[in-house]
Amino acid sequence: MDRTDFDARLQKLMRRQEELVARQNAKAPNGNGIFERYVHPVLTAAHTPVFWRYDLSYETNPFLLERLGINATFNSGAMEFDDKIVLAVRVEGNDRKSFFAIAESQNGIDGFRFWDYPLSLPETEDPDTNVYDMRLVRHEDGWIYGLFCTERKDAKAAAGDLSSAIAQCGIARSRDLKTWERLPDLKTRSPQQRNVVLHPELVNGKYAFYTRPQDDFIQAGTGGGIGWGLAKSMERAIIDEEMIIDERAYHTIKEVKNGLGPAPIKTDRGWLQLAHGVRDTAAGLRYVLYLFLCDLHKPWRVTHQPGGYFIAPEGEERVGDVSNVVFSSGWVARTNGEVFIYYGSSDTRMHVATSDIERLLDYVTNTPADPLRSFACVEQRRELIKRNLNVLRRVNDNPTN
Ligand code: M1P
Repeated sequence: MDRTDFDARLQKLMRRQEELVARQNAKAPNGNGIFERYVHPVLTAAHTPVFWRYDLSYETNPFLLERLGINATFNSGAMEFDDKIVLAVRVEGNDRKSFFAIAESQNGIDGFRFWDYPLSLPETEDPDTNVYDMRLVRHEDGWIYGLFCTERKDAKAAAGDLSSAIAQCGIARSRDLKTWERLPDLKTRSPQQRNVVLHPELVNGKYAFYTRPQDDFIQAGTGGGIGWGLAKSMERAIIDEEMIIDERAYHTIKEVKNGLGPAPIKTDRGWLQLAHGVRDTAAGLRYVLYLFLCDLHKPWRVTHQPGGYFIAPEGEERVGDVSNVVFSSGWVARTNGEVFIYYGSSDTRMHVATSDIERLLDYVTNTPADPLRSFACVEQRRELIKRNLNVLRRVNDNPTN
Protein backbone atom coordinates (compact mmCIF):
# COMPACT_ATOMS: atom_id res chain seq x y z
CA MET A 1 0.00 0.00 0.00
CA ASP A 2 1.48 3.36 -0.88
CA ARG A 3 1.33 6.34 1.45
CA THR A 4 -1.69 7.89 -0.32
CA ASP A 5 -3.74 4.68 -0.02
CA PHE A 6 -2.62 4.32 3.60
CA ASP A 7 -3.80 7.84 4.45
CA ALA A 8 -7.12 7.32 2.64
CA ARG A 9 -7.77 4.04 4.48
CA LEU A 10 -6.90 5.63 7.81
CA GLN A 11 -9.27 8.52 7.17
CA LYS A 12 -12.02 6.07 6.28
CA LEU A 13 -11.44 4.10 9.49
CA MET A 14 -11.58 7.27 11.59
CA ARG A 15 -14.69 8.56 9.79
CA ARG A 16 -16.57 5.29 10.20
CA GLN A 17 -15.82 5.29 13.90
CA GLU A 18 -16.92 8.92 14.35
CA GLU A 19 -20.19 8.10 12.58
CA LEU A 20 -20.75 5.19 14.96
CA VAL A 21 -20.09 7.28 18.08
CA ALA A 22 -22.33 10.09 16.75
CA ARG A 23 -25.21 7.74 15.87
CA GLN A 24 -28.37 8.80 17.70
CA ASN A 25 -30.28 6.28 19.74
CA ALA A 26 -34.07 6.06 20.02
CA LYS A 27 -36.57 4.22 22.18
CA ALA A 28 -37.72 0.93 20.69
CA PRO A 29 -41.51 0.81 20.19
CA ASN A 30 -43.97 -1.49 21.96
CA GLY A 31 -42.41 -1.86 25.40
CA ASN A 32 -44.11 -3.52 28.39
CA GLY A 33 -44.55 -0.26 30.33
CA ILE A 34 -41.99 -1.21 32.98
CA PHE A 35 -38.95 0.03 31.04
CA GLU A 36 -37.97 1.09 27.54
CA ARG A 37 -35.40 -0.63 25.38
CA TYR A 38 -33.34 1.27 22.78
CA VAL A 39 -32.84 0.41 19.14
CA HIS A 40 -29.03 0.49 19.20
CA PRO A 41 -26.50 -0.86 21.67
CA VAL A 42 -24.68 1.99 23.45
CA LEU A 43 -21.26 0.36 23.02
CA THR A 44 -19.76 -2.32 20.81
CA ALA A 45 -16.19 -3.41 20.14
CA ALA A 46 -16.23 -1.03 17.14
CA HIS A 47 -16.74 1.93 19.51
CA THR A 48 -13.23 1.45 20.94
CA PRO A 49 -10.83 4.01 19.46
CA VAL A 50 -9.07 3.05 16.23
CA PHE A 51 -5.81 4.07 17.93
CA TRP A 52 -6.29 1.30 20.52
CA ARG A 53 -6.37 -1.35 17.82
CA TYR A 54 -4.24 -0.29 14.88
CA ASP A 55 -0.62 0.80 14.64
CA LEU A 56 -1.18 4.05 12.75
CA SER A 57 2.42 4.51 11.62
CA TYR A 58 3.13 3.94 7.93
CA GLU A 59 6.72 3.06 8.79
CA THR A 60 5.86 0.18 11.14
CA ASN A 61 2.48 -0.88 9.69
CA PRO A 62 2.44 -0.08 5.93
CA PHE A 63 -0.62 -2.36 5.34
CA LEU A 64 -2.54 -0.65 8.15
CA LEU A 65 -3.37 -3.96 9.80
CA GLU A 66 -5.26 -4.23 13.04
CA ARG A 67 -2.59 -5.27 15.57
CA LEU A 68 -4.42 -5.50 18.90
CA GLY A 69 -8.05 -6.30 18.13
CA ILE A 70 -10.90 -5.78 20.59
CA ASN A 71 -13.38 -8.62 20.88
CA ALA A 72 -16.16 -7.19 23.05
CA THR A 73 -17.34 -4.36 25.33
CA PHE A 74 -19.83 -5.40 28.01
CA ASN A 75 -20.83 -5.67 31.72
CA SER A 76 -20.04 -2.08 32.75
CA GLY A 77 -20.20 -0.26 36.06
CA ALA A 78 -22.01 3.09 35.82
CA MET A 79 -22.30 6.39 37.67
CA GLU A 80 -22.85 10.13 37.24
CA PHE A 81 -19.55 11.97 37.19
CA ASP A 82 -18.89 15.64 36.30
CA ASP A 83 -22.45 16.02 34.95
CA LYS A 84 -21.96 13.11 32.57
CA ILE A 85 -22.80 9.43 32.65
CA VAL A 86 -19.68 7.31 32.78
CA LEU A 87 -19.38 3.59 32.27
CA ALA A 88 -16.46 1.50 33.57
CA VAL A 89 -16.59 -0.89 30.66
CA ARG A 90 -15.35 -4.47 30.60
CA VAL A 91 -13.30 -4.43 27.40
CA GLU A 92 -12.06 -7.77 26.16
CA GLY A 93 -9.14 -8.01 23.75
CA ASN A 94 -8.84 -10.66 21.04
CA ASP A 95 -6.46 -12.37 23.48
CA ARG A 96 -9.42 -12.99 25.85
CA LYS A 97 -8.03 -10.77 28.61
CA SER A 98 -10.44 -8.17 29.98
CA PHE A 99 -9.57 -4.74 31.30
CA PHE A 100 -11.49 -1.62 32.27
CA ALA A 101 -11.97 1.58 30.32
CA ILE A 102 -14.14 4.62 30.96
CA ALA A 103 -16.62 5.73 28.30
CA GLU A 104 -18.67 8.89 28.85
CA SER A 105 -21.85 10.32 27.42
CA GLN A 106 -23.69 13.57 27.95
CA ASN A 107 -27.19 12.05 27.94
CA GLY A 108 -26.56 8.40 28.88
CA ILE A 109 -28.41 7.13 25.81
CA ASP A 110 -25.95 7.68 22.98
CA GLY A 111 -22.67 9.40 22.15
CA PHE A 112 -20.57 7.18 24.45
CA ARG A 113 -16.90 7.91 23.80
CA PHE A 114 -13.95 6.16 25.41
CA TRP A 115 -11.33 8.15 27.26
CA ASP A 116 -7.96 7.99 25.46
CA TYR A 117 -6.40 5.41 27.77
CA PRO A 118 -7.91 2.35 29.48
CA LEU A 119 -7.54 2.22 33.28
CA SER A 120 -4.14 1.25 34.51
CA LEU A 121 -5.23 -0.92 37.42
CA PRO A 122 -2.39 -1.75 39.82
CA GLU A 123 -1.86 -5.40 40.69
CA THR A 124 -1.48 -6.94 44.14
CA GLU A 125 1.56 -9.09 44.91
CA ASP A 126 -0.49 -11.99 43.47
CA PRO A 127 -1.11 -10.72 39.91
CA ASP A 128 -4.56 -11.13 38.38
CA THR A 129 -4.76 -13.15 35.17
CA ASN A 130 -8.05 -11.55 34.27
CA VAL A 131 -10.20 -8.79 35.76
CA TYR A 132 -13.83 -8.09 34.90
CA ASP A 133 -17.30 -6.78 35.82
CA MET A 134 -16.47 -3.66 37.82
CA ARG A 135 -19.20 -2.18 40.01
CA LEU A 136 -18.67 1.54 40.67
CA VAL A 137 -19.88 2.82 44.03
CA ARG A 138 -19.71 6.37 45.34
CA HIS A 139 -19.44 5.52 49.02
CA GLU A 140 -20.45 7.78 51.88
CA ASP A 141 -16.78 7.71 53.04
CA GLY A 142 -15.96 9.96 50.03
CA TRP A 143 -14.17 7.41 47.81
CA ILE A 144 -15.33 5.97 44.53
CA TYR A 145 -14.79 2.22 44.84
CA GLY A 146 -14.51 -0.22 41.97
CA LEU A 147 -15.18 -3.81 43.01
CA PHE A 148 -14.46 -6.40 40.34
CA CYS A 149 -13.75 -10.05 39.80
CA THR A 150 -10.08 -11.03 39.84
CA GLU A 151 -9.36 -14.41 38.34
CA ARG A 152 -6.23 -16.51 38.72
CA LYS A 153 -5.35 -20.06 37.68
CA ASP A 154 -6.21 -22.62 40.34
CA ALA A 155 -2.79 -23.65 41.66
CA LYS A 156 -4.31 -26.94 42.88
CA ALA A 157 -5.72 -27.91 39.47
CA ALA A 158 -4.68 -31.33 38.18
CA ALA A 159 -1.90 -31.46 35.60
CA GLY A 160 -3.36 -30.73 32.17
CA ASP A 161 -6.37 -28.86 33.59
CA LEU A 162 -5.87 -25.39 32.17
CA SER A 163 -9.41 -24.18 32.86
CA SER A 164 -9.86 -24.33 36.63
CA ALA A 165 -9.65 -20.89 38.12
CA ILE A 166 -10.16 -19.09 41.41
CA ALA A 167 -12.39 -16.01 41.30
CA GLN A 168 -12.20 -13.49 44.11
CA CYS A 169 -13.27 -9.88 44.67
CA GLY A 170 -10.65 -7.26 43.78
CA ILE A 171 -10.98 -3.76 45.23
CA ALA A 172 -9.66 -0.45 43.91
CA ARG A 173 -10.56 3.13 44.73
CA SER A 174 -10.24 6.51 43.08
CA ARG A 175 -11.35 10.11 43.35
CA ASP A 176 -11.13 11.02 39.67
CA LEU A 177 -11.58 7.65 37.90
CA LYS A 178 -8.12 8.17 36.40
CA THR A 179 -5.76 7.26 39.23
CA TRP A 180 -6.61 4.08 41.06
CA GLU A 181 -5.32 2.74 44.35
CA ARG A 182 -5.44 -1.03 44.59
CA LEU A 183 -6.45 -2.45 47.97
CA PRO A 184 -6.05 -6.08 49.10
CA ASP A 185 -8.67 -8.47 47.74
CA LEU A 186 -11.74 -9.11 49.89
CA LYS A 187 -11.32 -12.09 52.21
CA THR A 188 -14.26 -14.36 52.96
CA ARG A 189 -14.52 -18.02 53.87
CA SER A 190 -15.75 -18.96 50.40
CA PRO A 191 -13.32 -20.60 47.94
CA GLN A 192 -14.89 -18.56 45.11
CA GLN A 193 -16.42 -15.09 45.03
CA ARG A 194 -17.91 -13.25 42.06
CA ASN A 195 -20.45 -10.44 41.74
CA VAL A 196 -19.42 -8.77 45.00
CA VAL A 197 -20.98 -5.34 45.46
CA LEU A 198 -20.30 -2.64 48.05
CA HIS A 199 -23.35 -1.12 49.75
CA PRO A 200 -23.03 2.69 49.40
CA GLU A 201 -23.57 3.40 53.12
CA LEU A 202 -21.96 2.13 56.30
CA VAL A 203 -24.14 -0.29 58.26
CA ASN A 204 -23.57 -0.29 62.02
CA GLY A 205 -20.35 1.63 61.34
CA LYS A 206 -19.02 -1.10 59.01
CA TYR A 207 -18.57 -1.56 55.27
CA ALA A 208 -21.37 -3.78 53.94
CA PHE A 209 -20.94 -6.18 51.02
CA TYR A 210 -23.29 -8.23 48.88
CA THR A 211 -21.41 -11.41 47.99
CA ARG A 212 -21.88 -14.56 45.92
CA PRO A 213 -20.10 -17.47 47.57
CA GLN A 214 -19.63 -20.55 45.38
CA ASP A 215 -17.96 -23.95 45.72
CA ASP A 216 -16.61 -23.95 42.19
CA PHE A 217 -15.62 -21.46 39.46
CA ILE A 218 -18.74 -22.08 37.32
CA GLN A 219 -21.00 -24.25 39.50
CA ALA A 220 -22.55 -22.94 42.71
CA GLY A 221 -22.37 -26.45 44.22
CA THR A 222 -23.72 -26.33 47.76
CA GLY A 223 -23.05 -22.57 47.75
CA GLY A 224 -24.61 -19.78 45.73
CA GLY A 225 -27.25 -17.19 46.46
CA ILE A 226 -26.70 -13.52 47.12
CA GLY A 227 -24.87 -13.13 50.42
CA TRP A 228 -24.35 -10.29 52.87
CA GLY A 229 -21.44 -9.55 55.19
CA LEU A 230 -19.76 -6.72 57.06
CA ALA A 231 -16.09 -5.69 57.21
CA LYS A 232 -14.41 -3.26 59.57
CA SER A 233 -12.25 -1.59 56.91
CA MET A 234 -11.67 -1.37 53.19
CA GLU A 235 -7.87 -1.34 53.56
CA ARG A 236 -8.11 -4.90 54.95
CA ALA A 237 -11.58 -6.02 54.00
CA ILE A 238 -12.41 -9.26 55.81
CA ILE A 239 -15.88 -10.74 56.15
CA ASP A 240 -16.05 -13.28 58.95
CA GLU A 241 -19.73 -14.03 58.72
CA GLU A 242 -21.66 -14.28 55.49
CA MET A 243 -25.41 -14.95 55.34
CA ILE A 244 -27.50 -15.67 52.26
CA ILE A 245 -30.22 -13.06 51.77
CA ASP A 246 -31.56 -14.17 48.36
CA GLU A 247 -31.37 -17.88 47.76
CA ARG A 248 -31.42 -19.90 44.57
CA ALA A 249 -34.65 -21.82 44.12
CA TYR A 250 -35.81 -24.88 42.21
CA HIS A 251 -37.64 -24.22 38.94
CA THR A 252 -37.19 -20.46 38.97
CA ILE A 253 -35.11 -18.01 36.93
CA LYS A 254 -32.35 -18.35 39.55
CA GLU A 255 -32.18 -22.09 39.89
CA VAL A 256 -28.51 -22.55 38.96
CA LYS A 257 -27.06 -19.31 40.30
CA ASN A 258 -27.70 -15.64 40.90
CA GLY A 259 -25.67 -12.58 41.76
CA LEU A 260 -26.24 -8.94 42.55
CA GLY A 261 -25.86 -6.45 39.69
CA PRO A 262 -24.98 -2.87 40.60
CA ALA A 263 -25.11 -1.29 44.07
CA PRO A 264 -28.72 -0.71 45.16
CA ILE A 265 -30.64 2.53 44.67
CA LYS A 266 -31.95 4.16 47.85
CA THR A 267 -35.65 5.04 47.67
CA ASP A 268 -38.08 6.12 50.36
CA ARG A 269 -39.63 2.61 50.26
CA GLY A 270 -36.39 0.69 50.54
CA TRP A 271 -33.25 -0.32 48.62
CA LEU A 272 -34.03 -1.21 45.02
CA GLN A 273 -31.89 -4.13 43.90
CA LEU A 274 -31.07 -5.41 40.41
CA ALA A 275 -29.63 -8.91 40.06
CA HIS A 276 -29.11 -11.68 37.51
CA GLY A 277 -30.54 -15.16 37.72
CA VAL A 278 -29.32 -18.18 35.79
CA ARG A 279 -31.07 -21.39 34.82
CA ASP A 280 -29.89 -24.35 32.80
CA THR A 281 -31.44 -25.39 29.49
CA ALA A 282 -30.67 -27.94 26.78
CA ALA A 283 -29.03 -25.02 24.93
CA GLY A 284 -26.87 -23.99 27.90
CA LEU A 285 -27.19 -21.42 30.65
CA ARG A 286 -29.74 -18.60 30.33
CA TYR A 287 -29.06 -15.33 32.21
CA VAL A 288 -31.89 -12.89 32.93
CA LEU A 289 -32.22 -9.82 35.17
CA TYR A 290 -34.63 -9.49 38.09
CA LEU A 291 -35.48 -6.84 40.68
CA PHE A 292 -36.22 -6.98 44.38
CA LEU A 293 -36.60 -4.53 47.26
CA CYS A 294 -34.80 -4.54 50.61
CA ASP A 295 -35.73 -2.85 53.88
CA LEU A 296 -34.47 0.75 54.13
CA HIS A 297 -33.01 0.24 57.60
CA LYS A 298 -32.05 -3.43 57.19
CA PRO A 299 -30.69 -3.68 53.64
CA TRP A 300 -30.10 -7.42 54.13
CA ARG A 301 -33.85 -8.08 54.53
CA VAL A 302 -35.75 -8.71 51.26
CA THR A 303 -39.25 -7.22 51.52
CA HIS A 304 -40.59 -7.67 47.96
CA GLN A 305 -39.61 -9.90 45.08
CA PRO A 306 -41.72 -10.06 41.90
CA GLY A 307 -41.92 -13.45 40.22
CA GLY A 308 -40.01 -14.04 37.00
CA TYR A 309 -37.61 -11.85 35.11
CA PHE A 310 -37.44 -8.10 34.62
CA ILE A 311 -35.27 -8.15 31.46
CA ALA A 312 -34.50 -11.24 29.37
CA PRO A 313 -32.36 -11.32 26.21
CA GLU A 314 -34.31 -10.34 23.08
CA GLY A 315 -33.45 -10.11 19.36
CA GLU A 316 -29.74 -9.53 18.74
CA GLU A 317 -29.16 -9.55 22.52
CA ARG A 318 -29.62 -13.32 22.42
CA VAL A 319 -26.53 -13.97 20.34
CA GLY A 320 -22.87 -13.42 21.09
CA ASP A 321 -19.77 -15.00 22.58
CA VAL A 322 -21.85 -16.47 25.42
CA SER A 323 -25.36 -16.48 23.97
CA ASN A 324 -28.65 -16.06 25.84
CA VAL A 325 -27.17 -13.76 28.48
CA VAL A 326 -28.14 -10.36 29.85
CA PHE A 327 -25.99 -9.16 32.72
CA SER A 328 -25.99 -5.82 34.53
CA SER A 329 -23.39 -4.27 36.79
CA GLY A 330 -24.40 -0.63 36.43
CA TRP A 331 -27.40 1.66 36.68
CA VAL A 332 -27.88 5.36 37.39
CA ALA A 333 -30.74 7.03 39.26
CA ARG A 334 -31.00 10.68 38.29
CA THR A 335 -32.33 13.42 40.56
CA ASN A 336 -35.47 13.73 38.39
CA GLY A 337 -36.37 10.09 39.13
CA GLU A 338 -35.22 8.67 35.79
CA VAL A 339 -33.27 5.41 35.96
CA PHE A 340 -30.78 4.32 33.28
CA ILE A 341 -30.18 0.58 33.38
CA TYR A 342 -27.01 -0.53 31.60
CA TYR A 343 -26.73 -4.18 30.62
CA GLY A 344 -24.43 -6.34 28.58
CA SER A 345 -25.86 -8.85 26.13
CA SER A 346 -24.33 -12.25 25.46
CA ASP A 347 -20.90 -11.11 26.70
CA THR A 348 -20.55 -8.99 23.55
CA ARG A 349 -22.06 -5.47 23.71
CA MET A 350 -23.67 -2.88 26.01
CA HIS A 351 -27.25 -1.59 26.01
CA VAL A 352 -29.32 0.92 27.95
CA ALA A 353 -32.91 0.61 29.12
CA THR A 354 -34.74 3.46 30.83
CA SER A 355 -37.42 3.62 33.48
CA ASP A 356 -38.07 5.68 36.61
CA ILE A 357 -38.15 5.10 40.35
CA GLU A 358 -41.93 5.38 40.58
CA ARG A 359 -42.55 2.72 37.93
CA LEU A 360 -39.85 0.40 39.25
CA LEU A 361 -41.24 0.63 42.79
CA ASP A 362 -44.73 -0.04 41.48
CA TYR A 363 -43.40 -3.05 39.54
CA VAL A 364 -41.44 -4.42 42.47
CA THR A 365 -44.13 -3.96 45.12
CA ASN A 366 -47.24 -4.86 43.10
CA THR A 367 -46.08 -7.66 40.82
CA PRO A 368 -47.01 -10.97 42.44
CA ALA A 369 -44.28 -13.30 43.66
CA ASP A 370 -43.51 -16.57 41.86
CA PRO A 371 -46.10 -19.07 43.22
CA LEU A 372 -43.61 -21.88 42.41
CA ARG A 373 -46.19 -24.37 41.00
CA SER A 374 -48.05 -24.48 37.68
CA PHE A 375 -51.44 -24.89 39.40
CA ALA A 376 -50.85 -21.84 41.61
CA CYS A 377 -49.59 -19.85 38.58
CA VAL A 378 -52.85 -20.61 36.74
CA GLU A 379 -54.85 -19.51 39.79
CA GLN A 380 -52.83 -16.28 39.90
CA ARG A 381 -53.51 -15.62 36.22
CA ARG A 382 -57.22 -16.60 36.41
CA GLU A 383 -57.71 -14.05 39.17
CA LEU A 384 -56.14 -11.33 36.96
CA ILE A 385 -58.22 -12.40 33.95
CA LYS A 386 -61.44 -12.30 35.99
CA ARG A 387 -60.76 -8.77 37.20
CA ASN A 388 -59.78 -7.67 33.69
CA LEU A 389 -62.87 -9.11 32.02
CA ASN A 390 -64.98 -7.13 34.50
CA VAL A 391 -63.04 -3.97 33.58
CA LEU A 392 -63.50 -4.66 29.85
CA ARG A 393 -67.22 -5.37 30.32
CA ARG A 394 -67.62 -2.01 32.10
CA VAL A 395 -65.69 -0.24 29.30
CA ASN A 396 -67.84 -1.91 26.62
CA ASP A 397 -71.06 -1.03 28.49
CA ASN A 398 -70.04 2.62 28.84
CA PRO A 399 -68.18 3.59 25.68
CA THR A 400 -66.83 7.15 26.02
CA ASN A 401 -67.42 7.96 22.36
O1 M1P B 1 -20.88 -15.55 30.77
C1 M1P B 1 -21.97 -15.09 31.51
C2 M1P B 1 -21.50 -14.37 32.79
O2 M1P B 1 -20.78 -15.30 33.59
C3 M1P B 1 -20.29 -14.82 34.83
O3 M1P B 1 -21.36 -14.50 35.69
P1 M1P B 1 -21.72 -15.51 36.92
O4 M1P B 1 -20.58 -15.41 37.84
O5 M1P B 1 -22.99 -15.08 37.54
O6 M1P B 1 -21.85 -16.86 36.29
C4 M1P B 1 -19.43 -13.59 34.64
O7 M1P B 1 -18.22 -13.97 34.04
C5 M1P B 1 -20.08 -12.56 33.73
O8 M1P B 1 -19.14 -11.57 33.38
C6 M1P B 1 -20.62 -13.17 32.45
O9 M1P B 1 -21.39 -12.21 31.74
